Amino acid sequence: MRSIWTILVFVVVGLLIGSMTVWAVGERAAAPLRDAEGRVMGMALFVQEAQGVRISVTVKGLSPGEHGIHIHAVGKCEPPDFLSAGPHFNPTNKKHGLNNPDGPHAGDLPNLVVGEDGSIVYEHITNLVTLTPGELSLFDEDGSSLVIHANPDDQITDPAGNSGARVLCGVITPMKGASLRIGGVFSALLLLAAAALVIWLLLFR
Ligand SMILES: [Cu+2]
Ligand SMILES: [Zn+2]
Repeated sequence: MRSIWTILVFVVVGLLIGSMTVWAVGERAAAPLRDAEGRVMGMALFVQEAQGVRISVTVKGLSPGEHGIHIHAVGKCEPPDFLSAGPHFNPTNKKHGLNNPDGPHAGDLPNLVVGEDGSIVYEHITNLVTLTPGELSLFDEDGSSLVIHANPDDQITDPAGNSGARVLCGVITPMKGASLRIGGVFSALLLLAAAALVIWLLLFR
């Protein structure tokens, strides 16, 4: 009889640790970046961390130099002009630009820099948006998208920093979000089950 309980405790603790590991990964999202012809030219990854959302971008085919890059308010990328993505994500009703005293929009980001050989390394953490629910969540009713522009963003001119045409656009889509949330609930339930089991073992045996 005792060995059955020992096995059960091991199984519950094992499941608990397993599900909490999944839980700890947190919220993640991705945006495949498409050009006006609908070809995927790059990928943006979003990870919710303690300090904010880490955004990493890999992309090919952009001209060397600086390009404006923003989170736009609507999760809709209709080629060729991507105007469907709407204005910059701006739930706090600010003006445009990281250098604007009345700014910035929550969706404003530092320019993406493309090297002479076309290579880019772009990583930025912003605490102006979240992947988790709330006022600053990118997953509001109409979603959000990531847009890369033809020209640099001057970071002050309202509403879009004179960054020119929208050349790449990607709808920001949760990655394994559902299963991660289930993981959270699952581990909470397992925690309760384990606590009940321990209490039962202590009190009634
Ligand atoms: Cu933009
Ligand atoms: Zn802006």
